[in-house]
Amino acid sequence: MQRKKSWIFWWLMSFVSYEMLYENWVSGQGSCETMCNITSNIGRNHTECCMDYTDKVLRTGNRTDAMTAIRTLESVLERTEVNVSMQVCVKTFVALLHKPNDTFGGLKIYADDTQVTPDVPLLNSKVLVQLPRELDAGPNNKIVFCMFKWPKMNESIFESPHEVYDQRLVGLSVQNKEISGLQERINITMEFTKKIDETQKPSCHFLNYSTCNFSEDGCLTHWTRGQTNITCSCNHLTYFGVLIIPDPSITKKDQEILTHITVIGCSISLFALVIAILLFITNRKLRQDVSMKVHINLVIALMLLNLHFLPSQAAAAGSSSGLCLYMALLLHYSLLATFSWMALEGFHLYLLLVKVFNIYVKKYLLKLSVVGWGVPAVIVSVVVIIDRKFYGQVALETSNSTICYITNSYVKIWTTVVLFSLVFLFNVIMFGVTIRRVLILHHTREFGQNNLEKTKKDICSLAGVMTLLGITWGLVFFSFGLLTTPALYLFCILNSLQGFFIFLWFVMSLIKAKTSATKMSSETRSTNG
Ligand SMILES: *[C@@H]1O[C@H](CO)[C@@H](O)[C@H](O)[C@H]1NC(C)=O
Ligand SMILES: *[C@@H]1O[C@H](CO)[C@@H](O)[C@H](O)[C@H]1NC(C)=O
Ligand SMILES: *[C@@H]1O[C@H](CO)[C@@H](O)[C@H](O)[C@H]1NC(C)=O
Ligand SMILES: *[C@@H]1O[C@H](CO)[C@@H](O)[C@H](O)[C@H]1NC(C)=O
Ligand SMILES: *[C@@H]1O[C@H](CO)[C@@H](O)[C@H](O)[C@H]1NC(C)=O
Ligand SMILES: *[C@@H]1O[C@H](CO)[C@@H](O)[C@H](O)[C@H]1NC(C)=O
Ligand SMILES: *[C@@H]1O[C@H](CO)[C@@H](O)[C@H](O)[C@H]1NC(C)=O
Ligand SMILES: *[C@@H]1O[C@H](CO)[C@@H](O)[C@H](O)[C@H]1NC(C)=O
Ligand SMILES: *[C@@H]1O[C@H](CO)[C@@H](O)[C@H](O)[C@H]1NC(C)=O
Ligand SMILES: *[C@@H]1O[C@H](CO)[C@@H](O)[C@H](O)[C@H]1NC(C)=O
Ligand SMILES: CC(=O)N[C@H]1CO[C@H](CO)[C@@H](O)[C@@H]1O
Repeated sequence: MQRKKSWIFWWLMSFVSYEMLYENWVSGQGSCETMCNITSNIGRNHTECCMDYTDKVLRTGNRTDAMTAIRTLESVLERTEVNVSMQVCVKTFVALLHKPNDTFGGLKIYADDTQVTPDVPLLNSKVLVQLPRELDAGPNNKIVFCMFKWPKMNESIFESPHEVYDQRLVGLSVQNKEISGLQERINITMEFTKKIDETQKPSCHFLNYSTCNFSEDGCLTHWTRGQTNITCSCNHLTYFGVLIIPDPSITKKDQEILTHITVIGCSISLFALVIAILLFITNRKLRQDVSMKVHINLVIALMLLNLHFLPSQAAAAGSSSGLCLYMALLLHYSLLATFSWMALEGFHLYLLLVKVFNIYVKKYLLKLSVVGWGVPAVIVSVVVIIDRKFYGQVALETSNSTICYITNSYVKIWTTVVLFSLVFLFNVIMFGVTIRRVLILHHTREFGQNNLEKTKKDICSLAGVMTLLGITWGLVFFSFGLLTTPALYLFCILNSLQGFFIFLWFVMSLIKAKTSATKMSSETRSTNG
């Protein structure tokens, strides 16, 4: 018993002391200088301790702490004792301290994630820094190179509105010298392998210590699309990073056109969907068809989607947060309902093919409706119960506007992208089954009369099935990340017109039903007569 108590006490103590240390480390009160017991003479161990501390701050601190830690680390590196050249690597930090001899003729620094060398190329260097002769550094001016990556989960620690490539910063400084306004620029060449779409481009920025912001002033970016490295040419020394910013030359015009296409397409879609619903209500034949009943649910879901997507920007611009919450919630719900009904279309198609037009499932439509409308409602309710703030204003990344939608990226990914991927996979399989079926039918009636006519009809049907199953939405996957402009247009047009296509499908089925009915009656008449 006694033993157990002391064990718990020990555990508590270690926990508390760890917490206290941790608090101290992160609160910024203890800078690395006090935490690592640095006085004046700084050896390698102090520097390593300071790097370790800065690494912790980048993991757990806020922007102010991070900026302070980085500046302190820079000054510690400048004061670290070194004879000629020294490399210090701790965790994600890679630093080089270099004392030039009398005649400074420029310097090249090669680095990757674990090592750094002056003048000697590394096998696979990720970063190459070229310092000009103009720095004029001597034995009293230590050149400091420091590169680090911070963890992905704290991607936005510098509160930059744009993504910093690779969460990587490269710092340069010269002890006892303030370097700015260089005639010959310093060049920092980095490996750049990220695939970015045409609406974005990389841009070299530096961290301005006095504003704690990233800024472009004095830096030139040398990069062309498809190139696997990027060179930043700057006329002063600090920490540099590559930011992924929107490319205004592409975005502005194309975004405008895309917005117009979407608005026009959605409006046409909405109109066609309303007509389709009217057709369904007024036509008894349509209402009796089970497949049509399934389609009409998809039509309603799509109509809701268009209805809430069209005014979403206007709602976001308005001041009412209640309205925005409603719009976001309904937009999410109708999107999910569209997905679920697309999946049910696939399922229905499967039943049709397997059971060949005879579906004997008790209360078939009721069951489908419970899934089709209920599952999205459950998902949306769970999200809104967990946190209402998951819905609200969201800035559109590529264009200069906000809409009312899901604000949390995890919620967005799991409840839309992942769900859609599942639906898409399911429907692609169903589509494959359909094609197989059509091919088999085709084969068996190969000696039939009007092959060309039949093929044409089959292609039309397949295209119709494709829109019903929402396969066109999958374009987004084919052009993932690298959404080339033509694909973006095609995606925009096809999807905004999905409602219209479904309307056409409705009309065609109606015509088909009518002609077969007249044929049948004339046939019966001719046999009777
Ligand atoms: C950052 O965190 C420290 C404590 O860790 C706090 O004192 C400081 O006010 C915070 N700064 C900002 C801008 O939140
Ligand atoms: C700091 O170092 C000095 C000597 O190097 C030592 O006497 C002192 O106890 C150290 N302080 C802490 C807090 O470790
Ligand atoms: C640096 O730390 C190592 C262990 O981490 C130790 O063996 C070495 O004596 C330390 N050197 C100095 C100068 O404190
Ligand atoms: C620098 O050189 C001196 C004398 O050659 C040597 O004692 C010392 O350890 C060296 N320091 C480092 C950091 O290499
Ligand atoms: C200065 O360094 C260069 C190479 O870095 C070397 O070739 C040269 O001999 C050095 N000069 C002196 C005076 O040490
Ligand atoms: C950096 O590149 C520019 C051309 O882009 C060149 O003029 C300059 O000399 C280079 N600087 C160094 C230090 O090589
Ligand atoms: C950093 O920002 C301040 C304030 O905007 C500005 O005066 C200063 O020149 C900037 N620093 C650099 C290196 O551009
Ligand atoms: C720094 O950036 C933030 C947002 O990124 C902005 O609100 C602030 O005005 C900027 N500060 C300066 C001095 O530019
Ligand atoms: C950067 O890429 C270009 C072309 O892709 C190549 O010519 C150049 O040598 C590369 N530069 C470095 C430093 O790797
Ligand atoms: C973004 O929109 C706001 C207001 O709608 C406008 O003031 C600003 O100039 C726009 N920015 C760009 C880059 O188009
Ligand atoms: C600025 C920032 O996002 N800091 C976060 C870094 O990660 C830790 C742990 O996940 C969070 O507690 C911080 O808030």
